[in-house]
Amino acid sequence: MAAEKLPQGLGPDDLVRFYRTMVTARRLDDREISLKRQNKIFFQISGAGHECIQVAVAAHLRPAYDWFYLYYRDRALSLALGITPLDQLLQAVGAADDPQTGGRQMPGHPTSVELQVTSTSSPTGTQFLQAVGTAEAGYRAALQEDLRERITNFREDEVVLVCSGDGTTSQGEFWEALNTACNLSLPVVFLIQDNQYAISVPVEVQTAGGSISKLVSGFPGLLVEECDGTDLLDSYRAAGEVVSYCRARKGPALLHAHTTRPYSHSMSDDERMYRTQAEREEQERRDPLTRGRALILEQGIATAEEMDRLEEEVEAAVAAASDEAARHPQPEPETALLHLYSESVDPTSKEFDTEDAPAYEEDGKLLTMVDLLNACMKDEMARDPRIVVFGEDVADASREPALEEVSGKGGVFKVTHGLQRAFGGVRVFNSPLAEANIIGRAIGMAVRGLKPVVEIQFFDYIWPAFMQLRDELAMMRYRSNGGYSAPVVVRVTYGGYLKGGGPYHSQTGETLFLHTPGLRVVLPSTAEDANGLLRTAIRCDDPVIFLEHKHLYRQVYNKGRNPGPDFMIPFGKAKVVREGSDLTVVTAGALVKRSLDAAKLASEQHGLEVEVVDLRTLSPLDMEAIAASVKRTNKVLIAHEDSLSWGLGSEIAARIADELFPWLDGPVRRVASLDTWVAYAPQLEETILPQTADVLKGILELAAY
Ligand SMILES: Cc1ncc(C[n+]2csc(CCOP(=O)(O)OP(=O)(O)O)c2C)c(N)n1
Ligand SMILES: [Mg+2]
Repeated sequence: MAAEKLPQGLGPDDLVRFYRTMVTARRLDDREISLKRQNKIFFQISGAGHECIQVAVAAHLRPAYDWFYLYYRDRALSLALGITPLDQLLQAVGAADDPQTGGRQMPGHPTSVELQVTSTSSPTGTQFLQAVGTAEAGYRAALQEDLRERITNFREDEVVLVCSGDGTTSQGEFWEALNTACNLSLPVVFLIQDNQYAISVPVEVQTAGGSISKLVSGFPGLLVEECDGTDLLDSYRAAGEVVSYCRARKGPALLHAHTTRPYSHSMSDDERMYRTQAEREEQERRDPLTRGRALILEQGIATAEEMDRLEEEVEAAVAAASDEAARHPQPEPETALLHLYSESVDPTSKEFDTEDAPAYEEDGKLLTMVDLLNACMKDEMARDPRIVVFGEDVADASREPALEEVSGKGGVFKVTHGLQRAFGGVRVFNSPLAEANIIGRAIGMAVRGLKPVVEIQFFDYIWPAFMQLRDELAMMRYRSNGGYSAPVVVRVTYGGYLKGGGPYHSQTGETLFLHTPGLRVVLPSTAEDANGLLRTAIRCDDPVIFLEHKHLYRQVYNKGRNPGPDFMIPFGKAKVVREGSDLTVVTAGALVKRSLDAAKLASEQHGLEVEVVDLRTLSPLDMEAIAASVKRTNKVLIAHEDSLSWGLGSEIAARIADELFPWLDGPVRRVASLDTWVAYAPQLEETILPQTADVLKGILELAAY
């Protein structure tokens, strides 16, 4: 008997196709569970109970056209988009040939460059702001023609899908993402797959009132739909509504789909410990596979025997894929460090070294670090239309007509002043006061080809973004086996010596970023170095934490001339800023000037000739320059602003001890801040931060050794 009156032009074949994908997903889960029990794979998380809503949503979307931010339960969705059972099992066995992540990520982390499935990670909720950023890249390209061919696959009616579970909506980034998606009216479909639990925590504990769709009902322009995510027809209807709303550029949409979770949270969890028998029986009745099969039989689309045969075919195909996956070896040990950084663009190379050929204007006047950072951004924005600049207060004036009357803000330190006026509000704009929002969106833009150069207003307030910086930005290339990258430049004002900066406007703490593989960390001490290093940061293909010392922004002693639009200093190239033969001071940032002053005193008062090495880049570290100097002087002091213990100095000292021991005529000494916060009262501040006198004391003690 033929199907009768399926909604929205759904044909009988569609339902069978949906069902086949759903069964494939479930059989893959079953297969992986058995492989995990045999220790042939090392982790398993299932998509069981979520299959129906996922195939329904996928049916309205287009791989390699729309963009996808998935989560670990999206097995059926991945299948429907084109990530095959073999692809999924290769990830499970950790194969070198795993086309998604090359054995770097656990199973359940769908990734495909070809299909525009971006790199899935494990932190719950980091995907939302990135999805907004990816949609925003399209939004900005729609407003500015020269961006269209520069971002990946611009489509006038593209949609971005982002998925999560119910519990994950408790993360603040979910709300930040909704705020920006609504504010810019971005075509993002938020698919919330509500299985009522986040591990063992039920939805009413997570969500005020127990319903996420009710809770978000006040967001302007947000279409909110709710559906039974275990019912194919209701899921297909609701998915169609939200996708067409976004395609028609009416705004973002949230689809709240009620699912089940019959296999507990993961293989490490047993839901019988916290769910009643009655609740589990109810869940069983709503199983999407049972319901899907019943629908097809009811509709007379296939007979029970035909359905049995389909299920057997799926079972056999999954078994064959599993046998095939088992034949693929894990990655070679030598590949462990691949894809931490770009393999094709090397910012430590000669190509990034034009330091010896500055193009100064004749009689060029001396400019501050703020001036030369600003000049670099102006030059680079003119050269590369992909650059967008955003952050808190970085625009000249968000209310653009005001610019006829006012000079413009351009950052609380004025480093971005005039950029909006020069390049327009599509490329230079204010973010909400939310640091994760800045970094998350930047990542989403960067994965599709924009070049965000964003500002974090104060290092002290970077921490809401730390999850995005460490677990997302730094790892993007590595975890996707080189498939995706996010070469964002994060400019951060940093440091103390402000006389009254206090504990929340004086912070250093770069050690946390140095300890994050995948990031480059730069700390210039002069205006010209800042110009050349920022240019390298922008033109390279790695994420960069660019530390701008507030105290050095407008000093007279570190002013320089504009070295021109092609002036670049490569990363990992330290500079000997004073030569000497008695002792080496290795330093950076605000300690460069203090070390130079101390060296001068040591010479004048004590006849000691001290060499001072300005690192300029903290990661990568120019160990060669350190070694060359230590081999000449045989004594070394490391001077840095961050607190003494567990920091940059500890690492450099350890490396010197390890690599240069035969050349040392004394202990490796450190001068740094006390192991505390920078207090407000100037007398305390002065004691806490390392001063010239401290560096001189360190020099004299070491020289006497
Ligand atoms: C930021 C973060 N915190 C905690 C975890 C551990 N964790 C993984 S999944 C999960 C529950 C997620 O629940 P929900 O969003 O409802 O999705 P579901 O697993 O139910 O599909 C938790 C707490 C994590 N991965 N990331
Ligand atoms: Mg859940």
